Amino acid sequence: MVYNSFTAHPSGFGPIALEVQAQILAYKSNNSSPLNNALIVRYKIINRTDTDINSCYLGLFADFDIGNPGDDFMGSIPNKNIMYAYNGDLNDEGGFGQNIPVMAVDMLRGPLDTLGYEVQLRHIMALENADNLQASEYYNLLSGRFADGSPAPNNGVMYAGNPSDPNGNSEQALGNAPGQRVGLASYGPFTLQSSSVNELIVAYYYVYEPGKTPVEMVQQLFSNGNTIQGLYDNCFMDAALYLMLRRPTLALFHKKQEPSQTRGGSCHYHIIKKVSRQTSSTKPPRCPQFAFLRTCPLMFPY
Ligand SMILES: [Ca+2]
Ligand SMILES: [Ca+2]
Repeated sequence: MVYNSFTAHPSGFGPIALEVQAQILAYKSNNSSPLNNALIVRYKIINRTDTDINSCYLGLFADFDIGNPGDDFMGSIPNKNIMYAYNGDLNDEGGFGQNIPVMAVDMLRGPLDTLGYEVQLRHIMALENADNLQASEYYNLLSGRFADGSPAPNNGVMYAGNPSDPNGNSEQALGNAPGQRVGLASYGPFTLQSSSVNELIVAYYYVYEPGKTPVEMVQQLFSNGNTIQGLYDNCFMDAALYLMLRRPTLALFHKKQEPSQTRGGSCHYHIIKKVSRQTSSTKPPRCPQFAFLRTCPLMFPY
């Protein structure tokens, strides 16, 4: 799926020749794996202008709508780069009733800066509405402020507490009124170089455990976040192994990969994380953003 901004946005913002190519994947894995309830989306982002875009923020909106969209809450897990939504009460009228799933958007990998470092996720905003805004209002939201430019709580990382903690920073603990919720997770500011190609890789997944409350199911999201990020960091090798045992054709494909390629050289995210842990005295890799665009061959074969 390809979309672009070669035409003006309804907000009045002019075209900036930015192209996004989205590739959507799902895995079948062993029965207990959270991968079975996940979609992985790779957004390839191409700056097709001949100028750098300075002070760029890159963000992802998520309109969660847990069944009935009028009674939801949102939360964030900043150290796992996750935003999530859960029902704000125990009855999802007209939707799921009393067994109500929770849903997460897990930002597995962000864009790269001009030195090839991964830009860190900076803000997770929880909004009631993000429709019909002006360009400057979108920019305010992306930079961790409300649409009118006023500062958002916690430097724009909202509701980062566990809702099971009665004293935590969560909508549940604060006693907010449930309602419509839209999440916005954003990176920046950074320079999006001319002709650069970046990847934003995102997992969308849910937890549905009938008999548990939404807040109880959120606890499983915390655990699944570790699992899915770990699978991504290792090129989803457990899913590949599972498929190998069931599908001889894929096993043949897999055997062609050299161990060194599948373990380290091809897993782009892993490389970046290792680099980013080095000390500042270590020379960073000089690379155009395109040079690092190599992902796991089993994950994105095209
Ligand atoms: Ca709901
Ligand atoms: Ca309700």
